[in-house]
Amino acid sequence: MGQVFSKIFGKLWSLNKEIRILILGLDGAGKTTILYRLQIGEVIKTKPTIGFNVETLTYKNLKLNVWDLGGQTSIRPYWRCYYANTAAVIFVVDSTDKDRIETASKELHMMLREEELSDSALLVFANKQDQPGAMTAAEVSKALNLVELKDRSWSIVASSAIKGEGLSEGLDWLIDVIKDEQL
Ligand SMILES: Nc1nc2c(ncn2[C@@H]2O[C@H](COP(=O)(O)OP(=O)(O)OP(=O)(O)O)[C@@H](O)[C@H]2O)c(=O)[nH]1
Ligand SMILES: [Mg+2]
Repeated sequence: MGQVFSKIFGKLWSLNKEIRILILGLDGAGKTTILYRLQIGEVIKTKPTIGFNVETLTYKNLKLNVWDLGGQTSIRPYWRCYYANTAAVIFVVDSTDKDRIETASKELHMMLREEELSDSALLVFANKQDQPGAMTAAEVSKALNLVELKDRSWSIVASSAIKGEGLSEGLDWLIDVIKDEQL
């Protein structure tokens, strides 16, 4: 009986727990567009993020604290100030930006080497799939060397923040992983 109660209370506690998610990626990848598309279901007109945006989303009964950090070169060194207690990272790639995919890969792997993110799940959005010539998710995955990732739950999903495609598919995967691993 006691065990049943502790299970129920454990479940209720976990539903109240705030889950911290970071959205990272190079400038112009579509991070802010994705954050607000998820929150209000609309495409907003964005400006480059200097600093961060943070919003609370309720998704599948979980309260998500989602931090969208600016991706410009000069701002990236500050990403690490936000790593503590992060359940998951959503890394957004502009799939049309072949010139900077290597930079994106370097930033991703540098970030994942941080101790504070060792237990965080990783969801990559291969974004801007509505654009002609966009790399496929498989091509982005190869360029980012995702197969190299060990001891981490990760997934890559093709998305278009403008069309609203792929976002809920990605988030569904992420929530399932977080529920399994963290709650
Ligand atoms: N075609 C297309 N454009 C997109 C998509 N997602 C975002 N954009 C556009 O890309 C530009 C940059 O988007 P933001 O969301 O501001 O990019 P960001 O990653 O937040 O950039 P920083 O704040 O500078 O780090 C905007 O003009 C968006 O409308 C997409 O899926 N397809
Ligand atoms: Mg932004």
